[in-house]
Amino acid sequence: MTLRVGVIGTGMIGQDHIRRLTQVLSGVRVVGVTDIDRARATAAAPEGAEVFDSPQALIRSDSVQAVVICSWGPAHEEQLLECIAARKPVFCEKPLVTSEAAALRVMEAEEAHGHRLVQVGFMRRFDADYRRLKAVIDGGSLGAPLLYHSVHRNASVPEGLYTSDMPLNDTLVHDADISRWLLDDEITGVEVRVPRRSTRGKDLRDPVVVLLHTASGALVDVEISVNIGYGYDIRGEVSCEGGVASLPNRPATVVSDRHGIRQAIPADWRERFIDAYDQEFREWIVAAGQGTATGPSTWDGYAATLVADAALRAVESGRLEPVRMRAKPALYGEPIAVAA
Ligand code: NAD
Ligand code: ISE
Repeated sequence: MTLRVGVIGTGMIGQDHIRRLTQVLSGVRVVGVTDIDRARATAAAPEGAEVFDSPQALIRSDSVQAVVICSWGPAHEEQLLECIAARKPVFCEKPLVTSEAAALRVMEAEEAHGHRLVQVGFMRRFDADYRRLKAVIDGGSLGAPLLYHSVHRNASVPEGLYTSDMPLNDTLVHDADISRWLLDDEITGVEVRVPRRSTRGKDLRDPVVVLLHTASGALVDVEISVNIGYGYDIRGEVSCEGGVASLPNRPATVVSDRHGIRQAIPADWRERFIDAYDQEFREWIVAAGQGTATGPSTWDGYAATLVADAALRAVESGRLEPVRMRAKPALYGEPIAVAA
């Protein structure tokens, strides 16, 4: 059976997801698109797809079975609530939403519906290198994880599009989510340190160092740089009681010439995580075809939102800011066991 999908938001990642849904993956067809910029939606619409006047019209249409949300974060809540009201499975790009109150409203609506409908776009969980890293930690041969070092460097961000909070409210959510998933732990507190500002960083607070405290007592340090210039550089290393496990460098052709021996670095997230995005949609298509969702959930989106909120408080206060989560609804599985 072919899943009939509508895409909301046809900017950078919306176009990339439309490409994979139409040219790479099977069992799926993009039947509708919409964007507040109608010309952009029209240009991005695959042949035969309808251009809808609004997200609401797309979500409510009988021709659309499942929805992909690629609009800006602040627009996600309304669109998610509309999808849940229409009982349609929905893939929502990160961040799930941009405030704790909004995350709770989405969670309550999904709980009232009675089963999962939402998958959040935390694509790192579908990346083969991260999956192998998690398998090593879960295997237990290295003992308990004590520290996780996460490096998240972007070559650049579009000028004028983001505020100074962007590294903390847009980028950090990936590191928060992958830390919770890799360590099977919840984040309980956040500290932020701001070094000398990069002259490349324009008006952004860039770089930043974030320290995440977890329920088990493990610590995560995160470097976020959003204007590093040389490429998109994602690294991760877990120090455990009995050894260290790291993400490998990306395999790339080794070039030797008069400048030395070197390997290319991905230009941006599209290139680095191309296979991970394909895989997250493969899994989404299967679940959505059955009217449900698997993978990163509303609960995970809520957790990442709380970390971003705490980071924004921490950068102002200079202190450790607590993260306090509500009790985990049964819909999202077992709560993570915390050592006494
Ligand atoms: P973008 O600005 O290139 O595109 C966003 C599009 O959404 C624009 O065309 C805009 O007109 C449209 N839009 C905004 N509000 C809308 C609304 N209310 N209704 C309809 N259309 C609306 O941004 P982008 O880089 O494509 O990012 C989109 C989302 O994807 C963001 O939430 C971002 O954080 C996320 N993202 C995720 C990844 C990832 O690695 N998972 C990478 C990039 C972006
Ligand atoms: C972007 O929105 C993403 O989600 C990318 O994965 C991330 O690396 C980048 O910092 C964000 O701006």
